[in-house]
Amino acid sequence: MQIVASELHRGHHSVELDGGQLIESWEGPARADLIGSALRAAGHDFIEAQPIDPALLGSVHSADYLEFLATAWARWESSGAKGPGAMGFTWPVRGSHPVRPRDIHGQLGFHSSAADCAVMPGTWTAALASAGIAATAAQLMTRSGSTTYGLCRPPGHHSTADQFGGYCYLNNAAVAAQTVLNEGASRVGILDVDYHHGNGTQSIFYDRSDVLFVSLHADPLTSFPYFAGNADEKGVGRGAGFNHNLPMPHGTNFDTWMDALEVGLASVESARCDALVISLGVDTYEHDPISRFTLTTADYQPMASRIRALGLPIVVVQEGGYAVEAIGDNVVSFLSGLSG
Ligand code: SP5
Ligand code: ZN
Repeated sequence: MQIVASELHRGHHSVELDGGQLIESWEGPARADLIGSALRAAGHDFIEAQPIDPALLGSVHSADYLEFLATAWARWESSGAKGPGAMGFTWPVRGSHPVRPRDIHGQLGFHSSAADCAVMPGTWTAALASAGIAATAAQLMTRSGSTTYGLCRPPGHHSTADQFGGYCYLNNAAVAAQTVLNEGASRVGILDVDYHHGNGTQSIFYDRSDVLFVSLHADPLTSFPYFAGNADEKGVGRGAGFNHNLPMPHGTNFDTWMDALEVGLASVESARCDALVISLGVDTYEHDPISRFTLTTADYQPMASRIRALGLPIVVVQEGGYAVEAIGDNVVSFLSGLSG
């Protein structure tokens, strides 16, 4: 399989507010390095990502947000702030009518949804490269007709049109889906199998019928991102009926997970999608340090085989997965199921 990757992720390792302490994030460079070496060992072919087209990025994210992300670290430093990463400390509350603030500290709250990540010196370069990986992989898939994998880092599915959070800054899955549409598809499905609900991706396409969003994830009543991912979120306007959430409780095993997959794949089939983007998180793994499902390394292969049986062209983008000792094997297992 063609793997699209970049070295530029290494300049980004965020801090994270975890249990009230600022720690080095669970989402670190070792993740992509270990996936990369496992894929090389498994004999996959690597291709360098192309730089992302600014117009493509501007069709997924707001201009204000992109300008903010590009300049946030420099503005944070020159504000005299001493923290290791640029983070917000106050957020718009229910019932408010937020006007975008002018200074960096206000904008950090306005443009973020969570304090589990920050803007670091290398974040913009890494996030741009990650989005470029997704676009390159999607273009390669549409032009070759065969499955491709984007080794995206940082991940993207929690990023909305104008907010970072959940270790995500630019929405790589949305970039991939929009690329496939731009290449001529009428409708694209996004199947999000990460442990966490893809609230950013849902939000970007919530009122659109050209992208179907289907997500299997931990119930937001008990898991991050908490404020989206319930089963009654079905889309609005033209997007009504094109959003499908399948929340599951802590402790969910592979059998239960596969039952939910059947329901999700039925939505993909009835929407008559021309292609599929998979947001691949392997944080459903039994030993993931921040998650509570019980899937094994071996389970990722039949999971992918079942998705492959849809017969759709597929582009995979990497999302979460924090059990670094197994992350390479888990991704290799999934991709072996996609290859047949
Ligand atoms: C892309 C992705 O998988 N993002 C997930 C972001 C989750 N961030 C908040 C996690 C909070 C987990 N707290 C568990 C603490 C264990 N010590
Ligand atoms: Zn996740």
